[in-house]
Amino acid sequence: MATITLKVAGMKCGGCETQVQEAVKALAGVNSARASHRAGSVEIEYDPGQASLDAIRKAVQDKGYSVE
Ligand SMILES: [Cu+2]
Repeated sequence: MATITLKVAGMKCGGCETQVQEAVKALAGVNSARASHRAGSVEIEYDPGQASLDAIRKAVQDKGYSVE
């Protein structure tokens, strides 16, 4: 397992956090995701052999948020 923190712009409330978390957790190989709109980030624990960083970024972007 690896842990990364991605900077995510556009989250404004707990609902946004949930959307980002659910989108990321839906990917195979993602163990957990914890988003914070205050910090503007999401901390993700994942298996790099199963989930790619590109796929994680895309899942967040598909929800309408931008990833640094
Ligand atoms: Cu929101």
